[in-house]
Amino acid sequence: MNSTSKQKESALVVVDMLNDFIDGSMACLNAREAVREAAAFIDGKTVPAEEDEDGIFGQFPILFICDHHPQDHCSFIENGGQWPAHCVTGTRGSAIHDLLMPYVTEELTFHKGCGREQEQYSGWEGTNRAGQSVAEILGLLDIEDVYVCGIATEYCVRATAEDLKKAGKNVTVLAKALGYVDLEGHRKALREMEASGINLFF
Ligand code: VGL
Ligand code: ZN
Repeated sequence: MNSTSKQKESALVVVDMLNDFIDGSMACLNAREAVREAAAFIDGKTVPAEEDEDGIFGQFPILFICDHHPQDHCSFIENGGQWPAHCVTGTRGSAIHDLLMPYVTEELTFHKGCGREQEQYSGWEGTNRAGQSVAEILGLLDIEDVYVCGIATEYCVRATAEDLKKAGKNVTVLAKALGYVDLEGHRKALREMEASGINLFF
C-alpha cells in the first residue's frame, strides 16, 4: 500500500469553527487557539501542491460541519431557547474562520440546524448541498479513522464524536484544537468521550 492510499483512510471533521463561536455572539474559550491548532494539524497532514498529483483535498479529506440557523430558530433566547442568536444564514457569524477557508469545498461542507424547529448538535445530522450526509461521504471515501476538532467541546464536538464512534469509526479528538463554553464542562466532556472509547490526542 502506498502512502497516498493510506492517507485516504483518514479524514478530519472540523465542527463549527464559525465566526460566531470564535469572536461573535457565542465566542467560546480557547476558540482562536483552537483554530490555529486545527490549521497546524492540517498543515502537517498535507503536502505542498506542487508535490501532490491528486491535489491536497484528494489526499486528506477535511469535512466542515456548520451550525446554520434561520433568524427565528427555536434555540435562540428571543424564540424561547437557551442561546443568543448565532450562525444566522447570510451573516458573517455563520461563516467558517478565514484561516480555514483555503480547505473548504462544497461537497465536504455540511449544514445542520437549518430548520426552525430543529436543534441539531451532531454533525452526523448535517447534509451537504447535494443532500449527502457525513455517513455517506465517509463511506464513499472509505474512511475508518476520523480526527475531530472544533467548537464547542461540550455540545457539538461531543455529539459529533460520539455519533462517529457509534458508527464504528476510530475517533481521535484533537484536544488542543477545541473551543468550549466552560472549562469544567470541557474537561468533563473530554473524560466522558474517553470513557466511551474515543481517543484524545494532546
Ligand atoms: C453549538 C450551541 C448551539 C455548538 C451550536 O456548536 O457546540 N452549541 N449551537
Ligand atoms: Zn446552534
